[in-house]
This record gives sequence, structure tokens and C-alpha cells, in this order.
Amino acid sequence: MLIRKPTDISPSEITPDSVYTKRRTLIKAALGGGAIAAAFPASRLLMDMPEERKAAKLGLLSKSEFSTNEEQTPYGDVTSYNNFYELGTGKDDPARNAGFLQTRPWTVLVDGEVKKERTFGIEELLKLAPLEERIYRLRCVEAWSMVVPWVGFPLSALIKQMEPTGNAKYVEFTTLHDPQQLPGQRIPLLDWPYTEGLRMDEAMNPLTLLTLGLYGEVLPNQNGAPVRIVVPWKYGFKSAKSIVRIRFTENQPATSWNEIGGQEYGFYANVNPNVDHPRWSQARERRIGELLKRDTLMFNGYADQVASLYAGMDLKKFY
Ligand SMILES: Nc1nc2c(c(=O)[nH]1)N[C@H]1C(S)=C(S)[C@@H](COP(=O)(O)O)O[C@H]1N2
Ligand SMILES: [Mo]
Repeated sequence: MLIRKPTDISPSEITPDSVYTKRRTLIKAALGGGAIAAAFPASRLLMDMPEERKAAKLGLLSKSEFSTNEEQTPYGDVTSYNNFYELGTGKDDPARNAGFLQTRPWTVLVDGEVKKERTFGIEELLKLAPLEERIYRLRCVEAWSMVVPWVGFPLSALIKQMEPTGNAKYVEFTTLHDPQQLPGQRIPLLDWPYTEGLRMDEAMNPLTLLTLGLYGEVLPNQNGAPVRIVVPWKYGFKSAKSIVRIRFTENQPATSWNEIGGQEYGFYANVNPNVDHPRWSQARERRIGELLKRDTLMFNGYADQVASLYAGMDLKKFY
């Protein structure tokens, strides 16, 4: 399969309404590996596996003052050790099942508390603001971390263009809901589609990146193609993948992990070595590719940029 250059892509079709119909049932049972395997038809797996993904280059990228100069996690690790439950629950499943997901045409609906709702084709999003390279640490709640050269632009550029109303206090992100393309959605692990959310000031923070690529190329499907969020001071699950909708809300939106396990996964989910997950410590982490664990930093090392957002808040309560 060949991914065309962003400039070759024709205007997108409107995403079907079914994508936005949120299921009401919340099934809290996590199922075993047998059910997962059964949801991914083996024949299609082989047929749809691209032999060699040749990702489109994203052209000249400006560097960012927010980039870390730590050693980058190799491309092979970034694209083969993933969390993307819609493509399987094993770390190597998303790369193996990536061929199910079709990322063209693709649209993102921006609606809710905005002056005028709008649907962006992915090719429009790619041109909405200058693309930057942002080398960020990203730490999973499971106590591993990576350093990834993401490509994108601050989400604030999109928000400003959309002119949210005075009632917009939060932003909700919704992943594509299509069990054909995301077969993990045939299993009620989470209340699909995956949703996440940020407070408006978090969404406007210059670190919050609307992400379209990594390592100078368009995002591989397993990393959340064609567009995802990256919020580097929060646990990885806040960084929703394969987004089809961005909605401004007055009230704090329900988020998938918080709904399924509120004691373990809070709405804020700021990386915090002093607040343990109920089942394990968050004080240390393993950088993928390294043997020894390292200390986890407050706000994942981005305290200078974001600590002020939480001034006066009890971070044990608002975890
Ligand atoms: N739609 C969706 N987004 C998701 C997830 C997911 O399962 N589904 N997993 C999250 C978690 S737990 C992490 S750690 C990051 C992993 O991003 P990466 O695979 O690109 O490193 O994606 C996040 N975004
Ligand atoms: Mo994660």
C-alpha cells in the first residue's frame, strides 16, 4: 500500500454519522486473549498486511524550543511497541494489525461550543499551521517511556481558528468508531469509541500537539494515524489516537479509561511520581531500550511549562 503525498489527496468525504453514535452500554468486563484473537479474522490479516509501508515524508519542519535533546527511541521501537487497543491488546498487535485501518479519506469534525462547527479533511489539517518537529518524552501509565520526534502543530492553532464560545471549558477527542477498521472494537474492553479530554487551558498550552507524523513522516497507523493528540506531561492514555471528532464542551467530558476504572485512571492523569497507581508505584519508569529504570519526573519533566495550570489543586485528589 502506498500512502500518497498530502498534496495528492482529494477532498475528503463526510464521515458517516455512525462514527459519532456513542454506545450507551458500558460493559466493564475485560475479556481474555482468546476473544481478542477471534475478533481479528486471520485471512484478512494476511491479505491486508502491507509488505513495506513507505510513509510519506512531511517536508521541511521547523525545530522547537520544547524539544528534549535526550536520546530518541529508535523508529522500530516507536512503531512496534504500542498501546492501541482497537488494534489488539498486545504491544506488538497494533503494528501487526495496522493494515485494517484506512486513513484516507479522513475527516475531523470540530463542533460543540464553537462559533461555527466545521469538518476538516485531513489534507486541510496538514496545511492549517506550519508543521514542527517536537521531540517529547511520553510516559505510559504502565511505567515505560519513550522519546519520540513527533510532527505536528500546537492544538491551540486549531482552537483559535475555531473561535470557541465562552461556554467552552473542556475539549473532548473521539477516536474513529468502526469495528471493520478497528477490530478491537468488536470486544467490549472499553466503551467504544475511545474518548479523551482536556481542560481548555491544558488544550491551549503550547506543549499540546496536534500530531500528524513522527520521524519526519506521516504517522504509522499503529501510532494513531492520520491525526492524534500528544500531551507530553500526562500519562500516555490521554493522547488519543486516530481522531475523528474534537468537541468543545461546558462540562468535563466522560473519558474512556476514567469510565472503566475511575480509581485507577483519573481525568487529569498528570505524570506524578508522588501519586502511585493503586496497583503499582509511579516513582520510576523504564525507558524502552534501556535496562535500568530511571526516576519519573514531576509532570514528566515539563513542570516549568505546566505546573502553573494546577496551582492550588490537590494532585492526589485530582489524579
Ligand atoms: N484510540 C486509542 N488511543 C490511545 C490508546 C488506545 O488504546 N486507543 N492507548 C493510549 C496509551 S495507553 C498510550 S501509552 C499511547 C501510546 O502511543 P504510542 O503507541 O504511539 O506510543 O496511546 C494512547 N492513545
Ligand atoms: Mo499508556
